[in-house]
Amino acid sequence: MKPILYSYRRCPYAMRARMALKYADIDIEHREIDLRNKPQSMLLASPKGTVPVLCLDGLVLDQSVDIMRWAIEQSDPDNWGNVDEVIAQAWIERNDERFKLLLDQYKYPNRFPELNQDTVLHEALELMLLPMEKVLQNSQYLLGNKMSWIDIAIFPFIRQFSMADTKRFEQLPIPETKRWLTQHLESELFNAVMQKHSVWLD
Ligand SMILES: N[C@@H](CCC(=O)N[C@@H](CS)C(=O)NCC(=O)O)C(=O)O
Repeated sequence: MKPILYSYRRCPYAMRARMALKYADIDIEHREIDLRNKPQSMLLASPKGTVPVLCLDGLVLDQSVDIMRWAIEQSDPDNWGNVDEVIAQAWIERNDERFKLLLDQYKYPNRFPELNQDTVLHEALELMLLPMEKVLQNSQYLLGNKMSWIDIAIFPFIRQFSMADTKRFEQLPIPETKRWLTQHLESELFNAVMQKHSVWLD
């Protein structure tokens, strides 16, 4: 049986999983979902109801980082997995926990009427964008001069942040982060995983 991936095109967690699976050249059955009408087969496999979900023979992976790690274990042609685990984990935690919250606050201001947008932007800069900029001033990628799975794991979130207010993003003093973002946006890998699929019905 081919691995089945339940996915949602614009979800940054699903994007990182799709990129890792594509990189590892894993042939999957792609099941695009409608987040408001999740297929029963997906909920049976993973009742928590988030994408991505990867169903393997006798194993379900329903955390995007686990899917990335699994893909790289299968095949890692450019050594994406050869990283300092402690530093890698620190970037993932910073991104998936605190930055994701700020990203939601920045992207959906009407859901957080009590928050000031300038403060949210300032916090996002301090937490993520400026530390990234500092690293990217000294190396081409987040963990050195070679791309790793951490760049791929974080890129979809920075993309989403940049798209929430493109004019404002252009004005931010983070040239190296913009260079890094553009490189990923223009990559064959990213564009390959952004092709459109019709919604899967059980
Ligand atoms: N920790 C999960 C988070 C995944 C997640 O939150 N995905 C969102 C879409 S971007 C989702 O499926 N949300 C459920 C919903 O909106 O109903 C992972 O890394 O895979």
